[in-house]
Amino acid sequence: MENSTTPKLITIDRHINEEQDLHPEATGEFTFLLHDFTFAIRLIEREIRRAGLNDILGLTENINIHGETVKKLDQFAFEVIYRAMDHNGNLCVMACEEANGLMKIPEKYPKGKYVLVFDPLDGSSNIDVNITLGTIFGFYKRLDPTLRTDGTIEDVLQPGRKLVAAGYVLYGSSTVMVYTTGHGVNVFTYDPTVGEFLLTKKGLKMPEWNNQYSVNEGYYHKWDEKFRKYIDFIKTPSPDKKRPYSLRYVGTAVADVHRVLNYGGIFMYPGDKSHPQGKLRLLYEANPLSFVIEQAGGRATDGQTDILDIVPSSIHQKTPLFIGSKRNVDELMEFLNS
Ligand code: P6P
Repeated sequence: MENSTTPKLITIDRHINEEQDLHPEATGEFTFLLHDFTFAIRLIEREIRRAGLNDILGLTENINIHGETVKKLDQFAFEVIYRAMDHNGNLCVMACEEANGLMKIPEKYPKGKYVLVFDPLDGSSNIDVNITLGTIFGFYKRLDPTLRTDGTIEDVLQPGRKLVAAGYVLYGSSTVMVYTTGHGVNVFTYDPTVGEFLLTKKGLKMPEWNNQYSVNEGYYHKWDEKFRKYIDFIKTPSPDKKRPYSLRYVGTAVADVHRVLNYGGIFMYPGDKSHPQGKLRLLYEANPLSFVIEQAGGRATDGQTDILDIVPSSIHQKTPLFIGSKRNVDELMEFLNS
């Protein structure tokens, strides 16, 4: 179905202002929040485009909470977002992949009523080979919006259904920001010559189905039997030519999910014998991606529960993720529930 592209030239700042009418209670704070966030993204975008030109590639001595070596670009993205967002007085706390616990707002700055969760740079294993990277983000309102104190772990561990805005940035052949405030999905493409994100798709709706699937087949023998049966099924030729499905896998979740958002199909990162909860993080990866996909008419589940209904119990908890076109996810669920 043709998505409506907009003939008007609208920057993301102008769009955020216009969307503010959809959130009467968001008295400008929300606009400032997204404005500051997109400023951080512009700085990250510039650094990523230069990454091949300076010594930013390679490894830092830092190791993050998951025991993964943090590459300099990860560190840069993490620090830029934190420093761009810590003083505007609209956040009470942050949480992200690169920080062990809650990221407090410095004492000297006022606290606001929003919470930011983010993965500063998704796909870091692809940094050194110039393959697409992403940033994933979600904003919650704190549980008691009248408070002006530090946010708490309860303010952070909210189900994805409670997100007030979420989305991702894809640093690909061009840089796009895809986000939603619960009123449809909008896509902005970055024009580096003017330093602006311009609205390129409004109210994006994803295809109901497509014969493309995205999963790391290398783990086939570690998957449970029902999931293997589904994978075998979609690879078996059918008389109506709808099967076999085509496999597409970048290894950066944001890139794989963005392709599914636009073309349809399904992205999957299941649990397996050695990692029953899979690899992707619920709070700052699965939830924001699922919020976008659901807003575009798709579906996201952990194989039993809709991702957005899972109540997080810890900041870095993992979840199996099956996300994509509604009919593709429904087809998978028939096998998982068989
Ligand atoms: P695997 C990137 O490191 C990441 O966290 C996601 O962006 C991506 O979907 C996944 O890991 C890829 O993991 O096990 O297939 O290499």
